[in-house]
Amino acid sequence: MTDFRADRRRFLAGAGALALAGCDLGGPSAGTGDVLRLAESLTMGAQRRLLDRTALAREYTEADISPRFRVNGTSMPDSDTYAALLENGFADWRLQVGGLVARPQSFSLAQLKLLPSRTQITRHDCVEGWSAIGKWTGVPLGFLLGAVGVMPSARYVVFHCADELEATLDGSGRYYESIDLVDAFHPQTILAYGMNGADLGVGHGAPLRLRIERQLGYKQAKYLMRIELVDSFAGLWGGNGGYWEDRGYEWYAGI
Ligand SMILES: Nc1nc2c(c(=O)[nH]1)N[C@H]1C(S)=C(S)[C@@H](COP(=O)(O)O)O[C@H]1N2
Ligand SMILES: [Mo]
Repeated sequence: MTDFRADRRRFLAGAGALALAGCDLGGPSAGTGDVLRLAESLTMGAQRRLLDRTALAREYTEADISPRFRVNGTSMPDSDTYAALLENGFADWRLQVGGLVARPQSFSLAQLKLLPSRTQITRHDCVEGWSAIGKWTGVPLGFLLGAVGVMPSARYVVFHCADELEATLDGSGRYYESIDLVDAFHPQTILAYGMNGADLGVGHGAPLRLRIERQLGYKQAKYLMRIELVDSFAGLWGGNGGYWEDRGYEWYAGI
């Protein structure tokens, strides 16, 4: 957590510097005082936009839960490894957490369920033009990251999934996603093992999926196997930070 705060301070300082740099282009008639005042307001604006990213997504009531929540993308990972894990109720499944962390660790489903949990009823919006409201229960990602200790050099959290959405020889069809540390520590960013009061079903990403409620559907990575803290995703698959991002979608899919 401390490292994250340092990261955020650096980000804020960077936003201030950017605002000042922008003012240098302010034109010849602007006096020094005007420039400074403009810098001040831009800094405030930049900070407000950043702070807005910690705002909560709307939460709904039990009565709002959609009777049918569509399954989209992969509905069953096509791998022997996944089939074997599913076969015995994910007792052998482990979530690996590594990369730029102080204490790499793996967690069983039973261990994750013993950690603090959060339940939230939110709306999922897919770019394909459908939405559904569901109730999700899981471990706040920020709590898990606190447990493993994020190194100061880490900037993104990468989610490696069990499924290949597109069958390829080199594995580049494997689903993956990434988010920054601001979103990683957002209170509604959870690793969900429960949906609508039951264990997460296979279609919706069993045994564990990401819920990141301020972004679109394709960021909600299903079938999580491994979480990796990185300083860049340049060397990862297509280099754009996600399966759909490598195919032209926005990395920051804010809603
Ligand atoms: N691993 C994995 N995660 C995924 C996908 C996928 O195909 N594989 N599809 C994404 C898309 S586009 C959407 S809209 C949601 C769908 O989640 P659902 O099947 O629970 O509705 O999962 C996202 N996460
Ligand atoms: Mo989607």
